[in-house]
Amino acid sequence: MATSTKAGPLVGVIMGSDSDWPTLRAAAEVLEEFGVPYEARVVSAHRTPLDMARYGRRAEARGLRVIIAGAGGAAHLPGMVASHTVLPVIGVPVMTQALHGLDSLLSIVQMPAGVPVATVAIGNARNAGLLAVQILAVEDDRLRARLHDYRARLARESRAKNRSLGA
Ligand code: RP5
Repeated sequence: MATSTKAGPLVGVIMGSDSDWPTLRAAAEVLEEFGVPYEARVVSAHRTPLDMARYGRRAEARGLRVIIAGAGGAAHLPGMVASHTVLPVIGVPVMTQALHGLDSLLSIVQMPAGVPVATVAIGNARNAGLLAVQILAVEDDRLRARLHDYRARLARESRAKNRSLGA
């Protein structure tokens, strides 16, 4: 787990436990692909609630622009961080053994009106990274151009699968 760059981080990738990192790493990898500076931290809603509140409250002033928050089970981290900041928070439900991540998903997605969390599919931290890039790209032409290239590559790869089927 690391901080990606010399420039200050624009995206905070936080998780309830280091056991979430194998999932959240996919978000960090996307941010690296797109050259977006980020930081990765363990910030637990239950084990270090005061640290979590401080992280959320200071995020904007520290220059962060998006927070990706992943947790599993009683996954309160994304929603609780969202309650401490007006930055967009993207929640990643981490797959669990007992309930296969349905517990994480429901804990993250069912936010009360007024405090949204943009929730991706169970375990899909790659989409969280991409959504963070898309949010930043609203005000960044270079990033938007990279996203167009990325989507064009996805389309090419998808069409190539037809060729391998003999279509
Ligand atoms: C949650 O509890 C974490 O987000 C993690 O998904 C889960 C288990 O944490 P560990 O017991 O592996 O530290 O708070």
